[in-house]
Amino acid sequence: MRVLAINDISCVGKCSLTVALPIISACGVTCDILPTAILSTHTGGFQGYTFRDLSDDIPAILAHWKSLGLKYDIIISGYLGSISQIDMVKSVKKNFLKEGGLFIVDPVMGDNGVLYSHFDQKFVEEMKSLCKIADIIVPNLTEACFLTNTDYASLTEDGYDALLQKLKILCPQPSVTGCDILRGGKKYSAVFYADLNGSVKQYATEKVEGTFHGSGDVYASALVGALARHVPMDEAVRISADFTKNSIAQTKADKTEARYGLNSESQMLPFLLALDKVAQ
Ligand code: PXL
Repeated sequence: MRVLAINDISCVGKCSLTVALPIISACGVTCDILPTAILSTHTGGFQGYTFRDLSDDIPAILAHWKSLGLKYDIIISGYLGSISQIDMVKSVKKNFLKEGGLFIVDPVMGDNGVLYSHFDQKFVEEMKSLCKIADIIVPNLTEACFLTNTDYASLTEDGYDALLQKLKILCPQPSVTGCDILRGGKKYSAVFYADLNGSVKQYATEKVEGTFHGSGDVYASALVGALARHVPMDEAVRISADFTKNSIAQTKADKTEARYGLNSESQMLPFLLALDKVAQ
C-alpha cells in the first residue's frame, strides 16, 4: 500500500505534511510526499511567515518519479498555493493513481466562515473542479459552505443534510467535519458523511470548546491511514473522529496555544489500537 500526500510543509504549527506523514506512516503504510510550498509557519494566526512556492520544482520531481514507474493506491491533496497547483494535482491524479485507486481531496481554503489568506472566489471555483474528480472529499464546515454557495452564518443543524446533498453533486463521498449539534442540551461536534449507497450519516463526539488549528489535517490523515488499511468507511470515520477529538482535548489540557496545532502525539497509540481492531 503506497500513499502520496500532496500538501505544504509548514515548518511550525503542526498541519499539512508534518501531520500527514507521521500519522499515515504510523498506520503501517508507505507515505510519499509532494510538497507544494514551504512556510516558516502556517498562515492561520502567525504574522511575518515566509512562503516559498515550490511549483517550479514539481515538474522535475514528477519526471523523476515517472522514470521510477511509481504509482499510488491513494493520493490525498491538501493545501495548494495557487490555481496552477490545482491543475498540477489533476495531472498527478491522471499519471500516478493506480487503476481503481482512491483520490481524496481536502479542499483546504478556510475556517470559521472565512477563507484563509491567499484564497479568493476564483480559487474556490477551481477547487470545486478538483472535488469533482475526487472519490472522497473532506472539507470542514466552512469549506463545505464555500463549495456549495451556502451561507455559513445562517446555517444550522437542520441544514446539514441539505448541505451533504449539495456536496454529493460534486463528489459521491463527502465527509464534513466540525458540524456542531445539540443532543439533550449537550453540545457535540459531528462528522456528516455520505456512504457509497448515498445515505447521509453522522458520527458525533463531545464538543471541546475553542478553535484548534490543524484539526482537519489530523482527521484527514487518520482517515487516509484507516482507509489504506482497508477499514470500512463507517469505522474509519469513527476512529478518525475519536482520534481528532482526543487530540483536541489533549491540546486543551496542555494549554498549548491553538495556533501551534494539535498535540496528537500522545493520542497516537489509542488510535492505532482502535485501528488494529478493525483493520484487515
Ligand atoms: O491546516 C490548514 C493549513 C495548511 N497549510 C497552510 C495553512 C493552513 C491553514 O491556515 O495556512 C499553509
